[in-house]
Amino acid sequence: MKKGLFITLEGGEGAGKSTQMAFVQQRLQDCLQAVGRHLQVTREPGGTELGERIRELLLDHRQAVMDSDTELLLMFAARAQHLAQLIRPALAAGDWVLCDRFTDATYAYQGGGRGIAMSRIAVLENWVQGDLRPDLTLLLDLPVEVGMARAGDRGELDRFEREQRAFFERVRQTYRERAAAEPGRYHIIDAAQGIEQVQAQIDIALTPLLAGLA
Ligand code: Z5A
Repeated sequence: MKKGLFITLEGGEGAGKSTQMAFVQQRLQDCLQAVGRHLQVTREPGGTELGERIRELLLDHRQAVMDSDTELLLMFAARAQHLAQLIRPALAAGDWVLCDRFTDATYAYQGGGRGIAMSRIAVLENWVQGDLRPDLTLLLDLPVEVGMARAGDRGELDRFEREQRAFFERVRQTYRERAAAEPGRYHIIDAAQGIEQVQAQIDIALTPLLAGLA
């Protein structure tokens, strides 16, 4: 039975997720510690030893011929392990879980990006997760060209980062459609702004949750 809170961070290429994960983690940890509660920080694909091995396969740019269905099933294989080993036990213990990407990324990348039918993804979502969904999803949203310019400064690109602009436009569009369909769960952050302005928006999104702790 779920007692903790499940928060996810999502965004397209170069949105600044890694940069902002540290900020969200610090903000949550400070408040949770004050009331004697714990935060688990994790990521997808990955989060467990097995999941991290699956992640290596998924991101390895030498796996250029990976079939889209294989990619989708590996995402959910890693997720099933993550839920069983980390997320569900943590939530059941009353911990909060902060996860860098979750199933919204599957809809955006495998659905929007690769073109797999959303209904097929929904079947896997229901199978693997049951009724478990994030309580809050922070979507770092920015124009694709801005994100690609930021990410372009990175070293060797992984299998996803090698995709073309049209792929990332579909990813962004899918995220935005999902956010519009579920405004109660999603909070859209304008990630094109400077780091401090992005943090200020995140703060506003977290405030109602943190107020509930007092
Ligand atoms: N994937 C999938 O396909 N299906 C799924 O179900 C799941 C995942 C779960 C790995 O994810 C890949 O898995 C991902 C989707 C796929 N592929 N892609 N692309 P990941 O989350 O590990 O990888 P990532 O998307 O590359 O995230 P990242 O490492 O957090 O990168 P980022 O969002 O680009 O963030 P960043 O490194 O913090 O920022 C990039 C640069 O911009 C950096 O130099 C920063 O200093 C700079 N930056 C950040 N914020 C700002 C602002 N506000 N202004 C100016 N500059 C900034």
